Amino acid sequence: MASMDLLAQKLGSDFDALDANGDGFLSPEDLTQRVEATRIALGDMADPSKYGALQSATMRWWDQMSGMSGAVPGQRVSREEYISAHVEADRDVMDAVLIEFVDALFDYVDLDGNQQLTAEEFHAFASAWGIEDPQGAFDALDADGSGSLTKQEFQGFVRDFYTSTDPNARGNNLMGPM
Ligand SMILES: [Ca+2]
Ligand SMILES: [Ca+2]
Repeated sequence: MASMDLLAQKLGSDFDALDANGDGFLSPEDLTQRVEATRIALGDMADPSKYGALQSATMRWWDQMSGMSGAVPGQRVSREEYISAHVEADRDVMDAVLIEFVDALFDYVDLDGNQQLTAEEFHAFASAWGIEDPQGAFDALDADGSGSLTKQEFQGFVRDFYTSTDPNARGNNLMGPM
């Protein structure tokens, strides 16, 4: 079914971006590395008091996702398992931890705390999370050309990216223009 192919394609590209050490498996270390890279990308500009929330929300998402993936508990997750974790997931449960995670990420990257990401703030996030064409992704997401993405828009993009089988969903472009 073509629409499931789209979802698998998005999740596969997400997996490849998240697999920081490129060994073909996701492990907590890959995510720790992305979180750490976010801290380094933002440097002194970020609010250090939000870092702990980002770390714990990331690990809660990891625990939930890896628990649903069929991988041995506590073990690394293969590309195939990552895709099936999302496709087979209990949407409500997955949604809750995923949104908690991206909210924490959004809050950390939203340097001026105005609940909107500028292209510059988005770029810092993108460089840390393995997005190859951050400007292309930003332009595709910022369809109204306002120059920023609100927190609510960002949550919608994440839901689109991880669940939508609609080829025209804007959030499909979260990890780079499709
Ligand atoms: Ca890895
Ligand atoms: Ca902002």
